[in-house]
Amino acid sequence: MRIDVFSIFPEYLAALDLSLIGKARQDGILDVRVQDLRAFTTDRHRTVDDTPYGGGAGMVMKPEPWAEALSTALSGGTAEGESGAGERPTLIVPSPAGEVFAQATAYELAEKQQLVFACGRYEGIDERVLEWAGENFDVRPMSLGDYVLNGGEVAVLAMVEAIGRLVPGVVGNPESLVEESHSDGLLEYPVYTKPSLWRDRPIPEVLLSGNHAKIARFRRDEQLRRTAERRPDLIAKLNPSTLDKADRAALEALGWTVTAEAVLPR
Ligand code: 6GU
Repeated sequence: MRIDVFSIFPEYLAALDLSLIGKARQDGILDVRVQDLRAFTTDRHRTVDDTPYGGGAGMVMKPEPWAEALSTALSGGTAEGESGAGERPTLIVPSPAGEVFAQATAYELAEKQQLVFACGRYEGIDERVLEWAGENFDVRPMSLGDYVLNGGEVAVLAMVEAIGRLVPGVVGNPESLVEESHSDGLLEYPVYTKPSLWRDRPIPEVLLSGNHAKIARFRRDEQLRRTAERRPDLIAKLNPSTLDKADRAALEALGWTVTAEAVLPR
């Protein structure tokens, strides 16, 4: 997968040299290209922003450097060939005004040949850049959630990690991707390691039983309990057809009603 990132603070993206993503780059699985947006300016001051038409606080990113930068992402080849073998690259524009990025988004984007990230700063990028880019890219304004960051860089680090780890070969043991939070719409169960008794705190006894069916049931009940406690919005989104008899009993005990159509608070 090819990933292009444009930012006026390319140093922010240095973390992509580290850990799993850095290893995947070394191994040639991820082709990550970070570029300084100011390299695409033509004036002496390397200007990337200007005042907003219509007035108001802050500055807006000028369209010209963005057009030059994004045009370079349309050439240079991908693993699939020089022209990217036909698939339009996806242009992700981090913004608190975007669609919320979720695990399902990460799975969807992990299938793409090329992702391009346009990091905005200030009040954002001139809207015409997004319209113009729509001629050559699938444009996706994306938010991490309902809070405001100063720019897109931190959001890009989060999204590239969430997407990159789903690309085949990036995570050594793909089994570890199966049982994790959000993969089945529930939060992960709690985990424990040695010693079995630590500062007067034992681990749940069932984990020492060797009874794998009982352990699986315990973990599933813990997932349901935690999710009901911390993220009731996720419980309300569960599809009843994915719930077995024991799941239904656990949810009833947690104050939910499971009908054929939905899971509802009682
Ligand atoms: Cl993707 N960008 C910015 N600037 N702020 C955010 C965000 C993104 N997601 C949440 N807040």
